[in-house]
Amino acid sequence: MTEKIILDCDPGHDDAIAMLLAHGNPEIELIAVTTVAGNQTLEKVTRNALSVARVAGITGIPFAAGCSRPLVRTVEIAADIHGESGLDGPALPEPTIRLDPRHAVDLIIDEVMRREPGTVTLVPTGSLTNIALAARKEPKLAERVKRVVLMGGGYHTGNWTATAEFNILVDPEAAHIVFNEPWELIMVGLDLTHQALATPEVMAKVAAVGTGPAKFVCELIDFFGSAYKQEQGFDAPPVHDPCAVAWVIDPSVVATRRAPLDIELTGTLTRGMTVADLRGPAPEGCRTSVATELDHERFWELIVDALQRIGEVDTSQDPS
Ligand SMILES: [Ca+2]
Repeated sequence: MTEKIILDCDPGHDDAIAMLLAHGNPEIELIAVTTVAGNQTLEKVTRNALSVARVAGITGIPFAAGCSRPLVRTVEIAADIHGESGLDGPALPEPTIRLDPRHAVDLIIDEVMRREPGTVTLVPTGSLTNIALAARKEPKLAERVKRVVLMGGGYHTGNWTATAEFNILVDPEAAHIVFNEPWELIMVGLDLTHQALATPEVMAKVAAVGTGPAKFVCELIDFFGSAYKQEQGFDAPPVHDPCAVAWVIDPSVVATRRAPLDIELTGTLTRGMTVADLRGPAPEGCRTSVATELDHERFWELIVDALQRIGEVDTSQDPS
């Protein structure tokens, strides 16, 4: 049985690699890709998602654009890390697949509600605006999805502020909704993703795959690595978003611990903080977990394996 996922993303260098991993891994059935404003404007991240689909040879599934701004706050983008396009570095091909006419919120609801209960996992790797609105528009969504495995937050550090991670900080109200719905939620936060470093050793393995999609990943990491070094002082960049997909593929690659979680909305220094209660064992019925420890070697093996399975992709045909 493959795991059906909807990737709700804001590509974004690491979102693009999450798409490639989800597409190339045989344990995952990517059933839809939806976009949300975040790393760049909605228009840019949506175009990027479609370009990545062409690079990776993803066809036959719906792509839909979602919310262009957070529920309450004004738009905040991450051009320092992801560039003006949101996906600076590689040449981005013209998309060949057409966007689904539905809003991402409706697409998420449709794709979950028309399937058997407990068969679709939501994997948000951007801000949580679409997921929050979907949960509000369709109150049965929380009982129908299998679980939510998201990249965001962190229980001991932030990246956009001292205590808040970007995806949560840009729309904390949406995160508050998503973290308090009665579904199982795995928070793959900075504590985990800062272990997913694209070191020269692992990038040599990616490059050795030798295909167009592998070269695309190398070019993404070249730009992303330079930006991360300059902006955040990392020697090798943390490749956040594929970590959430990796948990769905094989939870032994991403160790987790159950803990109550909530989102700080009103703190003067801590707005957007994901507050984890790590005092002792989690109470009975706790549905939230935090990711703690990454098997770095296995994680990168999954990325390389996905690229090998994707193989060479013909991107020569003109967009129709
Ligand atoms: Ca992202």
